[in-house]
Amino acid sequence: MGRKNALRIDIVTIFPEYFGSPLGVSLIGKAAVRGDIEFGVHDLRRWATDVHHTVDDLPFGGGPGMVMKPDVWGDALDEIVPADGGSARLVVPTPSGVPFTQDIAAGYAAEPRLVFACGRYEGIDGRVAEAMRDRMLVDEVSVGDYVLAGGEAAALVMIEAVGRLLPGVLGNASSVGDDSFGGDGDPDGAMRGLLEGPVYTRPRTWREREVPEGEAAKDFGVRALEVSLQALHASGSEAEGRLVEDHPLDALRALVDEVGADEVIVLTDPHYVEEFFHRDWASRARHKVGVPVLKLFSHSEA
Ligand code: JD8
Repeated sequence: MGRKNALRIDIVTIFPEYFGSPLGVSLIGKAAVRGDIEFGVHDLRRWATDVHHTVDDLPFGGGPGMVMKPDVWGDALDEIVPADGGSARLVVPTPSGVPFTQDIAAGYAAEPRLVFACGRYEGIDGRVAEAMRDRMLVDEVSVGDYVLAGGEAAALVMIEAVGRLLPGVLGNASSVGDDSFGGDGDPDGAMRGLLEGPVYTRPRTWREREVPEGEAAKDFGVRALEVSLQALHASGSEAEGRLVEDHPLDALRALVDEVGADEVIVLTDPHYVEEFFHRDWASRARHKVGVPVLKLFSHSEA
C-alpha cells in the first residue's frame, strides 16, 4: 500500500505489457518504489465474456475498422472504480480530446486517483465516457495534433508529465518552478518563458566550440552560486552571494572596499592555459584588489 498521499494511477488497456518497463524506470519508477505513485495496470480482456475475449465489434453506421465494445469497458470500469470507490478522475486519451497542457498536468498531480482508459482500433464506444460522467469526472484529452494507433503512448506522456510534478519526485524541486511551461500550477505561469535557452556543461571548449558567454554563463553562474552557498552554509559559514553582470574584477574591488575585506578567495574551474600565462582570474584580481588573493579550484559539479 503506497503513501497516504500517494497518487493512485490505474490503466486499462488490451496491451498491459506496454507499461511494463516505462513505469519501472527513472523518476516514475523510483516514485513507484518509494510509494509516491501507486500503479494498477488492468488487461481489458479480463472483462470480455466470450471465449475469444472479444473487445471490439463492427461500427454502427458502417465506416472503417472496429470499435471497442461499451459493455466490456463498462464492466471493467465498474469494477476498477466501484461506485463507493472514492473519487477518481477518468482520463480518456483521444485525438479529438482537449489539448493536454502543463496546467492540466499540474491539476492531475493534485488528484488522489487517475484512471486512464486506453482505447485501440477506431476508439471506444462514445457511450462509455458518457455513462461514467454520471458518477465521476471524465476528461477526453489529446496529447497532440498527430494520430497514434492507440491511447497507451498518450497515457505514458501524461503520466510522466504528472509524475514529475509530485512532491519529492524531482531531485531538486527548483527545476519544476522554472519549467518552460510554468508547471508550478500557477495559472499565470502557463507558457511563461515559453522557450528555454540551450544548456551547457563541461568541457567549456568542445570541438573548438566555446560555451557562449552572457546568458548561458549566467545560468551556469546561478547554479554555481547556489551550490557554493549551499556548501558554505552546510559548513556553518554565514555566506551570502550575488551574481555580477558587469566586469567581475571591478565588482570585486568595490566589494573589498565595501566590506573592508582583508583577503579574497577566487574559486574557479581549473583554467590551465590562463594559469600558465597568469591571466587567470586570481592572478588578475591580485593586480586589482590590493589584498591577498587565495586561489582555489572547484571540484564540485558547479
Ligand atoms: C486514443 C484509438 C487510434 C484514432 C483511427 C487511428 C491521444 N494525440 C493523439 N493522437 N492519437 C491519439 C489516440 C489514438 C487512438 C486512441 C488516442 C484509441 N486510436 C484511432 C482515430 C483514428 N485510429 C491521441 N491522446
